[in-house]
Amino acid sequence: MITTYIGLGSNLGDSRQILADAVQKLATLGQVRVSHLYQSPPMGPQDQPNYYNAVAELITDLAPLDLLDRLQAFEQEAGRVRLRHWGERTLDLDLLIYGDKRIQNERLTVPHVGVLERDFVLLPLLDLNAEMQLNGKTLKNLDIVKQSTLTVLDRTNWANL
Ligand code: A4P
Ligand code: MG
Repeated sequence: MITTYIGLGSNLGDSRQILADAVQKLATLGQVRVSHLYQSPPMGPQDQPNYYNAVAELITDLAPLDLLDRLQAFEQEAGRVRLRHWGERTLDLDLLIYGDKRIQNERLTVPHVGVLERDFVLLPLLDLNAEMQLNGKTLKNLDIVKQSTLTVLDRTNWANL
């Protein structure tokens, strides 16, 4: 069994429901815990709605590319549209961390690029594991974490796990 972390994002449609449904689907792949639910201003084009963001911890025996296949199927089932790079989308599921593995191939880069630069990923990761380290860095000590102004929308039970 491998401990993985999946980033969830949505800023089109009923984002809260879309993320809650996605967590339920992740729970069919293994044992799941979820972070608080956050709202964050858009990274990238500013003329798009705020995002709902969260992270799920998934303990699974799926291999990385099999897990990616499942994540992409869940994105499609959520009626995913993706209009432009870093633009609005109904559901984005990113494989952030897969145990302590480093993966680099044409379909997957793990850890996901940008984990250390995105407060909407770092804060939810810290909800799940307050002492988490990545690339030799202790996440809770990063400036971006200390300076973050993310809004917590819901702390518990938002995904009905
Ligand atoms: N891919 C490679 N590595 C991974 C991985 N670790 N996990 C490949 C998931 N997919 C991975 O994905 C394109 C390809 O990336 C996939 O086919 C897969 O093989 P995509 O989701 O279509 O696009 P992308 O590369 O994720 O680019 P995208 O979606 O434009 O950028 P990001 O980095 O996902 O950012 N602002 C806020 N506040 N909150 C957000 O969640 N998200 C984005 C999207 C922009 N701004 C945001 C947020
Ligand atoms: Mg993505």
